[in-house]
Order: sequence, then structure tokens, then C-alpha cells
Amino acid sequence: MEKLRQTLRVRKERAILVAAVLRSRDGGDGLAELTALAESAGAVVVDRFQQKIRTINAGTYIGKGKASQLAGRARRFTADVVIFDNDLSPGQIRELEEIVEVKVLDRSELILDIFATRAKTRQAKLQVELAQLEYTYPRLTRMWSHLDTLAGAGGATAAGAVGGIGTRGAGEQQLEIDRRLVSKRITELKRELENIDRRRIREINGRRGLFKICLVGYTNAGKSTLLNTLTDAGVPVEDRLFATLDTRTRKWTPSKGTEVLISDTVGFVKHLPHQLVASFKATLEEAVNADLLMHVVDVSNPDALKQIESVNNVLEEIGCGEKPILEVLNKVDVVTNIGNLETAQTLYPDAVCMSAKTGYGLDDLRETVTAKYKGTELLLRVASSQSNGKVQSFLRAHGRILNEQYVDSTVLIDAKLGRNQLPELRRLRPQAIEITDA
Ligand SMILES: Nc1nc2c(ncn2[C@@H]2O[C@H](COP(=O)(O)OP(=O)(O)OP(=O)(O)O)[C@@H](O)[C@H]2O)c(=O)[nH]1
Ligand SMILES: [Mg+2]
Repeated sequence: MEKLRQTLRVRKERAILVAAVLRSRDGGDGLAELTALAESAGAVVVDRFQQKIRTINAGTYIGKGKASQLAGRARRFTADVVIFDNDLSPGQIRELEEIVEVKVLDRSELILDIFATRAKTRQAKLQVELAQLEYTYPRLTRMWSHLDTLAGAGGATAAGAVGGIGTRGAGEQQLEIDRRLVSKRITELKRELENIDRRRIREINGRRGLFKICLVGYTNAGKSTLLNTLTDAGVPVEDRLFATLDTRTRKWTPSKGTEVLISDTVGFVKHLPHQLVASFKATLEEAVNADLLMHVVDVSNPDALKQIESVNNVLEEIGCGEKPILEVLNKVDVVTNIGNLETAQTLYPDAVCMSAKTGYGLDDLRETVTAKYKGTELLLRVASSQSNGKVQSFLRAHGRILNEQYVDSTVLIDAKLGRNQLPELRRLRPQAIEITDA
């Protein structure tokens, strides 16, 4: 049976999708997302199988009877692979494969596979390889042939090091060697990623002082499209899941005198494998360092509200729970069910409704971001030497001058200015700044 799982890839394979939902829980959201995931991985979905189950069967998850039904369908549809929406234990996968007689994958393995095919930069490749090894490692008791796949995905990897994979059959002893090699490779990968990370932190520190916005959101919500609309980033946009794995940062000028940095990130998905979140921490660091998160929501998706929740969960997990967030309700041009839109607007009254594709709502977005950038408006009295023209021109450009009074060689200016712009004003060295309201 080992041979079934020699490759975990699902490209072009004929797949049957399975979702088992506990009877005690209501609904579940069907197989729409798993279908999108499978198709994004390149599989051809030939059948779908949804099952309400009373309890999770320790051996086969869905129970032996249902597994036999599944076997029948696998034969009928000449399927190559069965993909579960649920996360399965290695033991469950083994038992299921024995019954259905085709390869069985779980949701996390599918997501890891998509990430492996999408990874382009060195960092992304290393991150994916690490996640795959960490997911696989505990499963090694039964499937060290899986290492084969990892070699294909990540380049010269653990399997490359194993070398004599043809010497299989040595059983436990071989397993011990594999384990040691895997854990050595994991250490190597972590070290290499730390180096890249240090470089990245230097890069991020270099941008200190600039206002940073990070686009976050469910995969396929339109983050890259929005970045392209706002800047000339030219980020590839695709109607498939996880099109973007790398961050890209561009300058954006939402309004005159306001310049910010805006970054695109990897998309989120519900039940993102924990190992992936962990190894993409560096990429998600962009979000941790942002001054403002722009949460892009595909409000035309029937599951939009659940997706918002999943994204908020991941944000919490990476330590961004307390960051200022601006919800961007995207794709309003194709909303058919107004209910989601209305609920989202009620939940997030400050949200901006827009279409990154048609440009609808862009002005609103610019205005909202500018206001966030400037912060709460303060009433100030600024004293400055008449020879220091910079203070006046700064206040004219970024705030609103209400009154000017000349006393000897000093100008007293009453002006409104955003709280976040105070540091910049201070750098121009006026004689005194008094905040006259709080
Ligand atoms: N109708 C419509 N389609 C949009 C809009 N914004 C994005 N799309 C489409 O949605 C799909 C996904 O867009 P992307 O920008 O790649 O989404 P993403 O959030 O970057 O996705 P990942 O990188 O996979 O996380 C593409 O087919 C876009 O053309 C919009 O406002 N309206
Ligand atoms: Mg993208």
C-alpha cells in the first residue's frame, strides 16, 4: 500500500472530494472551498462525497461502511486520489487507503502541495519545505517514501540526502536514519531561514519612519489586484488559490503629501496548516510590522463572513490581534447576495466598499487611509522663528492653518494637524508646540 503515496501531488489527477461533518455540528460549508483548492492544485474533480457522521471513527474517520461506499465510487470514477476536507491521522490514512485502494490525502497535505508548486523565491521554497518536513516528520513511522516527493518539491532536500532510497525495506533501521536526516534538514532549513529573516528585519528597519500598510485577507480576495490598482506593482493576479506566496512592497500616495508603503502577502485560508503558519512567520512579519492592516474581503463570496473570521484567527495567531485594521469589502461589482455585504457593513461600519477591478470606491479608500495615516486631528499652537519657513509650509501642506500671528521675529500659528504627523513637525524644530486640545 506504501506505493499509493509515493507522490502526494495531485496535478492532473482524478480526484474524489470527501467532507465528513459531525451530525452535532450544523451544516459545514459544503465542498466549494475544497473544490477550489483541488483545482488550484491541478486536479480534476470527478466526484464529491459529503457525509454526516455521528462520531469520528478512530480507524477510518468516516467509518468502515462509508469507506467501502467510497471504494465503489473510486472504482466507478476511475479516481487516482481521494482528498478529505478533514485532517486525518497517519493511521486513518493507512486504513482508508487499504479500503478504497487509491491514494488518500488530507486537506493540509493538499494545501502544502499547492504551496510547493507556487513557491518561487528561495525563501518561499525553504518555508514550504520546512512546513512539509514538519508535517511529515511525525508521520514517518509509515511513510518515509514521502521523502521522494519532498525532493521534487524543494530541490536538494532530505530525500537527496537520504540518497539510497532504493535501499528501502531495511525497516526500522532505515526509519531511524531517515528521522535523523529529516531532523538535521529541519535544523539546516531553520538556520537558513533565520539568515534570510535577519536580512529582512534590516530591510524593515530601513523603512522605519514610513507609514506601513499590509494587505491581508483570505486567498483570492483580491489583495494583489488592489496592490496593482493602487501602484504599478505588476503583481501576477490569478483566479486560483494562493497565487501569491511572496511579499511585495510598493510606495503609494493616497493623497497629496501622504506617502505610505504598502505590501502584499500570502493569502489565508481556514484551517491553514499550523506548520505553514509557523514557517511563513517571516513573510507574515510584514503584517506584524505594519502600522495599518488592510483586510481585503471578497464580499461576493457566499462564505465571506466565515472567511473574515478565519483571517482574524490567523492574525491573532501571528500576534496581530491588536493592530488597527481597515476592512476593505472588495468585489462589490459582482455581489449578487446583498445579505453578506449588509452584515459586513454592520459589523464594520468604517469598512470601505470597493472594486479593485473597476476602481469603484477608490476615492473613499484614499480618503480613509489618509485619515488613518494622519491620526486624530489635534488643535495646535506652534511658535516658530519667521526665518524658519519650513514649519509654515509643512502645516500648510499637511494640516489646516486657522490663524497666524506675528510677534517680533516669531510666528504663532494655530493649526489643525493629525497626531501621527507631530513627529515630522518636531523634526522641523519649531520653537514650541502646544497642543491646545486633546
Ligand atoms: N469582479 C471582481 N474580481 C476581482 C476584484 N478584485 C480581484 N478580482 C479577481 O479575483 C481573483 C483573485 O485576485 P488576486 O488579486 O489574485 O487575489 P489575492 O487576494 O491576491 O489572492 P492570493 O494571492 O491567492 O491570496 C482574480 O481573478 C481577480 O481578477 C474585483 O474587485 N471584482
Ligand atoms: Mg495575491
